[in-house]
Amino acid sequence: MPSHADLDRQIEHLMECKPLTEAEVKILCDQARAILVEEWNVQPVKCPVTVCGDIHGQFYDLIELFRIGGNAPDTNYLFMGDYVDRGYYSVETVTLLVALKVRYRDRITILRGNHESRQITQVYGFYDECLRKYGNANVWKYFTDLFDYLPLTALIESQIFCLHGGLSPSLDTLDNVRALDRIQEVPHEGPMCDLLWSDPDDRCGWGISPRGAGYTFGQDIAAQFNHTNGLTLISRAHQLVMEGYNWCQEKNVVTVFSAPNYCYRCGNMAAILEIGENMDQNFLQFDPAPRQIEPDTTPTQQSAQSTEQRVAHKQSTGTTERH
Ligand SMILES: [Mn+2]
Repeated sequence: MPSHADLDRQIEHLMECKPLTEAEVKILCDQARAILVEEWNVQPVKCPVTVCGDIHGQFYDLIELFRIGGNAPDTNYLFMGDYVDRGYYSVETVTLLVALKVRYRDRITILRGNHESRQITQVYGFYDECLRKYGNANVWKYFTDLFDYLPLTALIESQIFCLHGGLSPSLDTLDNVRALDRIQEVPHEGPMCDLLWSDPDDRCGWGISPRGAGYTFGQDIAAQFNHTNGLTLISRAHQLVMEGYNWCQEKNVVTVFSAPNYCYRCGNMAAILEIGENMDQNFLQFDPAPRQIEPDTTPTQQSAQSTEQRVAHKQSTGTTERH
């Protein structure tokens, strides 16, 4: 088994956006599975912790996230899924997060998103990226087999319920969530699917989701769920929000999205949510990292210019706004 020193070296390597070897990934995923199988569908998490939304393979923006929020393990992190697909660096992104989980299991929590799925990753990029970077699908198989073990939700200090998508008409209580058999591919329907796919909505009650999976749920549903389970807040990701975070449903629900300029073209800010020692809440917003667009290209005049604009923006408004 690799020692802490081996893992530390791998993490250092990964922080430079260099992938591990196929053999190293296999060992890492075996170790991670042994840790995740011991975790719960509703994984308890203590404060202080910093809650993050979608990353989607935007590796340099994840490094920016750590620069803004603090490095692991100095900062405790809870990631709410969607590490892979869309961006150019799903392999490096998910490998780094899993390596941090193995190295610091009590300081980082990684939940499952709807993209942590065999079927979805074959459509949206992770599968192709594994083939391109390793020449075969083994690494894709190691990771997607591991994804079956990721916890579905987390619960911060018995108060803040964190998950990727949202609520399910089949799940009234946290005990209902705890009773699910999660060690499987994300089903096309049913309660486990809903937790990873659902979205809050302005309309009351349950609605048909335009995504074709999960449901929309109204403020009445979220308020009832929070009341029934003694919760103060549902924290979730899954939806692009232009400011990086968005309160809705009379502050029963908050969306956190941590992929700035999503897909390298949406123009959105990213955010993370710091939950402090006394459960105080503080959002940190951030812009894309300076290095962007095509992998392995030297900086062009255009990217140099966007860096300047970013610095100017930082000076005028403050990149890291506190609210
Ligand atoms: Mn999602």
